[in-house]
Amino acid sequence: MSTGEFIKMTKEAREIFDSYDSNNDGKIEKSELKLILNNISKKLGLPLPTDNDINKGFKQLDKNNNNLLEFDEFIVFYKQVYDQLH
Ligand SMILES: [Ca+2]
Repeated sequence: MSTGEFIKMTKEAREIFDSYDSNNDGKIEKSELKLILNNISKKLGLPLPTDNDINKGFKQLDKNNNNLLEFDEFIVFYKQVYDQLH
């Protein structure tokens, strides 16, 4: 990924993160990740993730195990889907 792309990806990730972080505490809950994943799956024409998929994905991304996704955890995920979305 080029620097320009990286900046664009980071900006998009930030916009999505902020729009789903409903109480603006800088953290995303599992229920909010579910909404994001549903939205991305629809965009990609994929079947919606099951609760099991979401639980597994969330656990993998939540590196500090606080049951919340901080932006630095979320961007790891977004980087993986960014190429598929463009
Ligand atoms: Ca976390």
